[in-house]
Amino acid sequence: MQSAMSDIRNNWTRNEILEIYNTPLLELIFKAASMHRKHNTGSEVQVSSLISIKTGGCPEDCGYCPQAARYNTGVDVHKLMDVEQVTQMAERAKAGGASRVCMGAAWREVRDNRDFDRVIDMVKAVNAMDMEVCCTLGMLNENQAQRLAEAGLYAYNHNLDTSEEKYSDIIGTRTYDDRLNTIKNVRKANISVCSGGIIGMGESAEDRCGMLLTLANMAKQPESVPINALVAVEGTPLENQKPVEIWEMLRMIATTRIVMPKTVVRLSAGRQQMSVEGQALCFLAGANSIFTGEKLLTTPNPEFDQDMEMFRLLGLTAREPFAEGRPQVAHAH
Ligand code: SAM
Ligand code: DTB
Ligand code: SF4
Repeated sequence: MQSAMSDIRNNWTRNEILEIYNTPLLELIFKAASMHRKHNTGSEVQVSSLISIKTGGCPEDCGYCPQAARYNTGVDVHKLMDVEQVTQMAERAKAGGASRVCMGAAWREVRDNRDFDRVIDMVKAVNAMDMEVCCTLGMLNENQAQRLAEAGLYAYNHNLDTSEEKYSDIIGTRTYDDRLNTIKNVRKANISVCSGGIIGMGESAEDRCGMLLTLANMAKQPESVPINALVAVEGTPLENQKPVEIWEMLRMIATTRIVMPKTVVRLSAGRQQMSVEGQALCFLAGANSIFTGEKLLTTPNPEFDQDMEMFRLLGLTAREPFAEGRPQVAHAH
């Protein structure tokens, strides 16, 4: 077996990744499971909980998203929550076994206004509860990233969603470079990067591997990579996509694990439709994080108790908050 250091590479080619993706399935799972156990504790899973702090009415046109204002999806539009409501929900998530709270807002980008000031207060409040705080608020500039870091933000989620080639088929209101630029701003502020994508939008295996190529070849690989199966929501342009098969999810998780050995690979949207057996194979193939709690942002998800029961059954344990250490924030002057 190769040395641990040489497993982490930033010079992958798309063909190399495709070759991994197309490996006979059980061999692929075996290789990914071995890579996972070489670099991580195989029985440990990081547990996050999502809070939709601002729901719906988004000006963007992301073809998969029930929160885009232009599609009729019947989502309950809601302005920015109060800090208190968020801390109450975070308490519940903590009691349910989550080590991280991820606050999502249906914004195109962050604006320097009172709403952002309130998000900063939310970050401070949840951080004070000794939980890792993550936000996903759309595009950010350098200064906004720095403000979030100073408030104690642990991670920022900003997905590439698919390959650069496929991107404009799914989203027309921003570019791949816009996405990469925000990720760069997050890195500069020393915030942990969470970036992944969605499968099941009609993309090819080449597109899936193209997205992984961009993520794996970053100067520093993202600390976490969420892999979502499309939740096809009525009213969105992708409403008629056929459900992702478990075998595709497994290939994607396993390939992600092999090309990013130390990254937290999150089995994200789509678990509601998966069996426990299917999820068990995903954990074997290197998935080591989930979102738990009855809702993702707007769609259903397994509840805390159900997931803790699954953990017991499979012999998995939930990772403690700040297992990687609590970052020291350098204050800008
Ligand atoms: N508005 C911000 C943005 O787009 O970055 C943050 C929230 S947005 C809902 C976060 C991510 O959720 C998207 O990048 C996408 O990957 C995922 N997502 C949204 N709708 C989804 C769906 N129907 N199925 C699977 N994933 C979805
Ligand atoms: C991510 O990759 N998946 C989460 C989180 N990051 C923000 C969101 C999934 C949303 C699924 C559709 C919904 O519930 O609205
Ligand atoms: Fe808006 Fe984010 Fe949904 Fe796109 S994915 S429509 S930016 S909330």
